Amino acid sequence: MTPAVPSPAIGALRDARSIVVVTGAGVSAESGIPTFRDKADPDALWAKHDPMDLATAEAFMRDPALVTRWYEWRLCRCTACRPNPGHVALARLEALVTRAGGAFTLLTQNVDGLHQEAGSRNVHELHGSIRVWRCLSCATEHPMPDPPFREHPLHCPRCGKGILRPGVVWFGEMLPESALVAADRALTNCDLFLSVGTSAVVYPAAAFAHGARAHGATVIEINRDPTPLTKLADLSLMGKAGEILPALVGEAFDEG
Ligand code: BJW
Repeated sequence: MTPAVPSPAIGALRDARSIVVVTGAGVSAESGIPTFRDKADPDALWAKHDPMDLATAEAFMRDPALVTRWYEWRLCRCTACRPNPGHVALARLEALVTRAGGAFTLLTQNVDGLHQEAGSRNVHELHGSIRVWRCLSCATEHPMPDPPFREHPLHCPRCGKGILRPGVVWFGEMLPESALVAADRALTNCDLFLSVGTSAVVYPAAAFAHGARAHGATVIEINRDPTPLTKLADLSLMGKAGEILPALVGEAFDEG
């Protein structure tokens, strides 16, 4: 059944000239990729593992084989999964808005590459990509072949000396400069901000809604559950991103 979308959200989408969307793991959940902190999901990554054992540079240096195997498993999952209707609706929204002369920026915390696969173009990966790995010695970046890996950890095929780490952003690490610059520019100019499928607890992405609001943007949250952003948002649409996003974009732009 198509979810009912409140008319103020439809109007905000229709009238927007510059849209910024921040996405999190919830947008890929319906593709079969586990979230990190979803309390309702027994497979949530941080329900089963301590992030300090797997998602820090210290953890990688302590046990590179373990961390490589964990990201190999995740990469395997990502390559087996396809974009869902939520990803597709965001790609469609971008095409509609830019065709009408507007601006659209997608800031994703996800490392799975599913937005790009769905056809989104102006995507900035705040937490990097699981599909590109980097040599700790010579810094060369390598697109990862499909698992299984031939060794754990992987050695750099270019210099042969260094080991490869996943091209993701771990706790305590800086986000890619280009993504931060793009985020800053887009947030200053947007009139509509959408937060989709993120628990809104990891910074700096968690602060983006506040920045957009301070510049006068309408803030809409789409999430299955309440988050710290819910009370601040102008509108909160509770439900699955893969159902709400297509309904919202359809109601705003389809004839009849
Ligand atoms: C659905 C759904 C459906 C389910 N439909 N919804 C300021 C204040 C406090 C702390 C800090 C701060 N600034 C920096 C920090 C430290 C830290 C931080 O934020 N810590 C907090 C946890 C307190 N931040 C950093 O270290 C960042 N670096 C940085 O800021 O550098 C400068 C600096 C460094 C040091 C000190 C100070 C400044 C880097 C953060 C990197 C995060 N990395 C990870 C791992 C990436 C690699 C990997 O994939 O393994 O990124 S952690 C993990 O959390 C991952 C995610 O991208 C990120 C966000 O999670 P997300 O996407 O929100 O997922 P969930 O699972 O939390 O939520 C899913 C949501 O979807 C839920 O709400 C569900 O209900 C919902 N949902 N199904 C719609 N179908």
